[in-house]
Amino acid sequence: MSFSHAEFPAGDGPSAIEISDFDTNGDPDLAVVNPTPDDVSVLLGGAGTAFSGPAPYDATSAPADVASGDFDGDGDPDLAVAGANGVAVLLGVAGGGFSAQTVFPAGGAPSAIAASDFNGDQDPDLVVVNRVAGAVSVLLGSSGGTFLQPTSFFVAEGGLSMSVAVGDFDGDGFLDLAVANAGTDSVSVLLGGARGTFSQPTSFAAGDFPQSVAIGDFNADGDPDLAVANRLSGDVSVLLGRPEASFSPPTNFAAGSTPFSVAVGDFNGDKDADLAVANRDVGPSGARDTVSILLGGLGGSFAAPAAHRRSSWLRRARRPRPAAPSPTATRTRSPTRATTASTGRIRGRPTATPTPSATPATARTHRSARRSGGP
Ligand SMILES: [Ca+2]
Ligand SMILES: [Ca+2]
Ligand SMILES: [Ca+2]
Ligand SMILES: [Ca+2]
Repeated sequence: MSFSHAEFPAGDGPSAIEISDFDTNGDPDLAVVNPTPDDVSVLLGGAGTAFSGPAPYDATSAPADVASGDFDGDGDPDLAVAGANGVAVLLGVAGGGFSAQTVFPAGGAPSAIAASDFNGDQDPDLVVVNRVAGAVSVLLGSSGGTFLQPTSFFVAEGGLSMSVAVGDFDGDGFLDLAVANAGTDSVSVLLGGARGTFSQPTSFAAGDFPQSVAIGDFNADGDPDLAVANRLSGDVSVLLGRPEASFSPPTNFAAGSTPFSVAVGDFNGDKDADLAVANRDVGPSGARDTVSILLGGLGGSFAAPAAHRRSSWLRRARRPRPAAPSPTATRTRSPTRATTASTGRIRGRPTATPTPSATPATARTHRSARRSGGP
């Protein structure tokens, strides 16, 4: 198995990415968050593997993460960007453009965001991770792409919470949350209830400084499992799901030197869920910007990673070569519809898509099970 490599400009300091079909032409498009100029850049996918743009849109202050969904129900995907001032909502218009932002309060220090319909009223809702508070804020969607005041749910004292994934861990039809806590080396599970409320958290051990969490059914038993990228231990913890929403102790698999993000997909088409891990070059330590691919095997085990070099800073600014093949994602989903994956209770992103699909190198998979339909 190998991956080809093409690059496209994406604004300044891209730090998070979301895939959707913003112009509804059937080709997956990209939205990339840029913290330095406070914007979100949209790259529209065209014929073949090319992307146009980037088209920048103002998006709150110090944007950290982006989610998409059809918040106003007009059929055009919209964007929600979590940043220092709250959540900036940009409503999509025909052709892949976006309205000016409307900012909604979302608690302090948002570090991650996901969109799903938590209360089952068909309006997409938002969950925002509040990093310093060790909490999540839930913003229930209302008419016209507006959101109600946030409700805060406790996650972990001193949690330094970084990332959230959405799935139904106990199979009761209500969406649940898994939150990676870098401060407590744990992942917290909050079970969803009616009306978009969440239980007190249950914590499970992960590795050193968990930065990102994603959901997949790695041992194919129908119970959602967790993959946690550990920034300081350079590995991925896999926690196998058990009935009643408990999880096994972590089994750790080596990744790159400083994993920042983990995504789930079936990259070699064998129907076993695989992992892609983005490893960030954090300075003169000799570490490299790479993506590690860990191919899933029997019982939720993973093969040793294959490393794929990422770009250097110089190459990042280079214009794309027209003839170059691209790591284009081969599947996206309409944010207006719930997606039923082949893995039973896991819904949303293609955690076990049988086609060889891949999200781009920096995909953030705390959104791996994000979806927008009713439970
Ligand atoms: Ca819309
Ligand atoms: Ca809702
Ligand atoms: Ca549930
Ligand atoms: Ca499982």
